[in-house]
Amino acid sequence: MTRWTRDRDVDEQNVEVHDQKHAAAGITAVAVSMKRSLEQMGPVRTAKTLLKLNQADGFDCMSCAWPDPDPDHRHTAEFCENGAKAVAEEADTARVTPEFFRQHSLADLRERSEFWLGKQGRITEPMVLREGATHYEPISWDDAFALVGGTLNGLASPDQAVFYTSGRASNESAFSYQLFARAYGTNNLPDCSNMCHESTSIALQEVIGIGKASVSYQDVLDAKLIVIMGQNPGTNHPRMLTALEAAKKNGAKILAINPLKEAGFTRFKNPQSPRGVAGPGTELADLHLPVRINGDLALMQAIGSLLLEWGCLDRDFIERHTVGFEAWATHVRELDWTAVEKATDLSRAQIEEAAGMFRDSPATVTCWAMGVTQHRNAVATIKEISNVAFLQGNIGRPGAGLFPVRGHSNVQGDRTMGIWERAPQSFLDSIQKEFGFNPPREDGLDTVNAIRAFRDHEAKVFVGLGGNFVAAAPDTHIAEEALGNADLTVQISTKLNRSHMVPGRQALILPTLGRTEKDRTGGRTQRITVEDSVCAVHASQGPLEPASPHLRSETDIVCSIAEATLGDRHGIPWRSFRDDYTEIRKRIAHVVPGCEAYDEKVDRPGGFVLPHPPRDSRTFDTPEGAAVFSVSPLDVLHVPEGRLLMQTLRSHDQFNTTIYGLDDRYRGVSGGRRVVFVHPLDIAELGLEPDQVVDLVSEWTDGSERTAKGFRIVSYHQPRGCAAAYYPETNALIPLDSVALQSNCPTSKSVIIRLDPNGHGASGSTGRGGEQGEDAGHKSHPQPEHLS
Ligand SMILES: Nc1nc2c(c(=O)[nH]1)N[C@H]1C(S)=C(S)[C@@H](COP(=O)(O)OP(=O)(O)OC[C@H]3O[C@@H](n4cnc5c(=O)[nH]c(N)nc54)[C@H](O)[C@@H]3O)O[C@H]1N2
Ligand SMILES: Nc1nc2c(c(=O)[nH]1)N[C@H]1C(S)=C(S)[C@@H](COP(=O)(O)OP(=O)(O)OC[C@H]3O[C@@H](n4cnc5c(=O)[nH]c(N)nc54)[C@H](O)[C@@H]3O)O[C@H]1N2
Ligand SMILES: [Mo]
Repeated sequence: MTRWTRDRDVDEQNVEVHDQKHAAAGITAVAVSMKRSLEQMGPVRTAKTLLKLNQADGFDCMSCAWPDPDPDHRHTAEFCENGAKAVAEEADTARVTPEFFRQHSLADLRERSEFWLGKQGRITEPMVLREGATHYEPISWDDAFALVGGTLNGLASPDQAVFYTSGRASNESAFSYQLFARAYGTNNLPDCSNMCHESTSIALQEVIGIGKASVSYQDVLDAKLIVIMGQNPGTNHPRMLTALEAAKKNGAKILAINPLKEAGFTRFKNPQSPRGVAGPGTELADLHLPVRINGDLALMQAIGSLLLEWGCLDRDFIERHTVGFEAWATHVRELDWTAVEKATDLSRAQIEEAAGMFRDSPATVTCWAMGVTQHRNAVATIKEISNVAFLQGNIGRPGAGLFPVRGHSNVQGDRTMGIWERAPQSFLDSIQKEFGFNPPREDGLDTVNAIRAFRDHEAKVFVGLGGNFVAAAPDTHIAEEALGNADLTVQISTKLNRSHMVPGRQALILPTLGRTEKDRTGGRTQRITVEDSVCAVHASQGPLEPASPHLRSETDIVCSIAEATLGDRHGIPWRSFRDDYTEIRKRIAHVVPGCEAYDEKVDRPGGFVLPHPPRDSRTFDTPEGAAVFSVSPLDVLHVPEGRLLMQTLRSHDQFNTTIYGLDDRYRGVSGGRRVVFVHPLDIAELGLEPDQVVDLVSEWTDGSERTAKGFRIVSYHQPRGCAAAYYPETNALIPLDSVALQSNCPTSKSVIIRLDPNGHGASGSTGRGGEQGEDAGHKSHPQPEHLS
């Protein structure tokens, strides 16, 4: 396969750098969302969709998993700028038809950027790429299902198939999909969570017995301290700013822990209040700690040690509900402050100020997202966040708790429904009891292991229920080559993306309905259900006519593939599932804990909340029967001379690999995405200039180097030695083997790079396994120096 470069993306860009913005939302946000909506959808569809967004009788926003207020407290416009962009992207009036595929060969499409591909519009008909063909061509649904079923039935083992899920899939499609995979015979159910909050799921399961947030929406409003770690709510969960503003009115303080001073922390202009539109807005963060990338474990250990020293302990909670306190206390009493300052780039005084906020708060909610989960030490960091919460009994009472803020709108629901390569045995037992077959019991492949399996020719068929597997995954070139080894790749998608352009020997694109659209599968109006970040489950129904009469729902496609593959095997009634999703919900009620009387409960306005033992009754379903204090060695990530520690993050104008536009308004960048943010003194120290174009080169333990070409340097304030650049353009720099301990989550937030001013324009866009020569002097890798 020819290796392609994304130089065309470089040509598309005309980057301009402006001053960073200090206020989030406001009237500009309203103007931008209306402009995009009108351009992509037109006035009628704009009105139809936006007024139904996040309403009890409407559809769930597919942008993020931020929870909704009670139905009585919702605004008429219960959405944000980026939610409106997500709707406009899906309800787009442009179309990708069979004619489009006649005009554009695969070779042509492979050279296009993700931005261009997404802008071509909604896919209207199922398409196939036959072996050796130069173009995708139309295929009937029945032939497509037969091709999938036939290929799956021809494999030597069910474990040669991989069933990926992106977190937008509904509970109904997710439940059917995992049931199908297991009935077929494999637990190979990787999902986007493996690259996202997996570290959270692993850590929280271990220390509180459940991998989900322990708070309700009301707890956020009632908190007296809200800690926001490694999260950029102004861009990625904008409706969170409304909740933060309300919490501040109730007396909460806000502590932001982030290498960057993101716009949402400094000031929020609520477009729903007169003060927000015309006035100065609300100052949100009371304190911003500019922590060095990856310094959070050391920081939380230091905060815990200060609280211990100051005697700020909920002794009753610790005695009655926890184990391991003494061992933890002994460990942090010997804290090495020099190492803490090195790891965090913060002074002891700064950390004491932050610890003082914990001390003075009677109820604390700690929120976190990708800035915490995508590091080698992420699981340990989340356990340390939990230690600090246990110290003050900040779990299972009003206004307090642990709050991992999820990404994709239904990523949490998909897990609840069994999309999990290592689902607990109790879940598999329930499947066996309900459906009468014994599902496979060994763990399946997660995302990183699935790529390894395709790379090593062990896996043969890839099915993606949504998402953009190769672009979201680390080590882009390896991921693309790996998928290219497959016999068959099947993408169930709404829009074109990179993963369609790196097909296996044969490939299918199966176009599906989005959440904005009416689902009339089986001749009835169907609804779907989803779960948000605080375990609230509710129904969703789209208001629009489908983008094409040929589209099928995800649930329809999954059940049809299952039928074509399994026929009557195990007697699972795929046809009745497909014709009436109520039949699926009846089975969910039997199999999934907390979902008894599921269909009736989702009928309530606002839905229902799943049980969460720590939140509901301070019960901890761990082997110890208590919340577990854990001891983690303090580590300092060592970065060699002349190198930077880079995080990969989202701009204000994208949803993961979907690029809405080329502007990052709050960070002051417009017209392009190939930029690298570097501290002004580091730019000077490296002998470079702002605005200069450089290649980003990452270096890995095995001596291999990976290059991403042509990034403009933007002078940007952050801790010294740190850098930032956008995902997915930089995924080629993250080695497949660079993962978080225990969770196997790619370390997308700690990549050691050098800026190469000479390489730009030179040939060869990537190096692998020493392909481009090893330079022993430059060998480095993000392995921690263990100091205790
Ligand atoms: N509009 C929009 N909304 C989205 C998405 C989107 O792409 N666009 N994606 C969705 C998904 S799937 C997810 S998972 C979420 C992601 O939501 P976020 O986690 O907010 O996403 P990122 O852009 O990756 O931002 C990471 C933040 O962590 C900070 N950070 C980086 N490294 C560190 C560190 O070592 N320590 C600390 N304390 N902070 C650090 C960065 O400066 C940045 O502010 O958003 C969801 N919502
Ligand atoms: N370097 C780096 N890499 C990262 C991250 C990072 O911060 N840095 N973040 C990681 C995270 S948190 C995540 S969650 C993953 C995201 O990984 P994915 O979930 O795989 O990626 P998305 O970009 O969200 O998927 C977009 C595609 O989904 C399809 N789609 C959209 N809507 C629908 C729908 O309703 N149904 C179906 N069937 N398809 C639909 C469209 O075809 C679209 O092109 O990426 C991870 N990768
Ligand atoms: Mo995510």
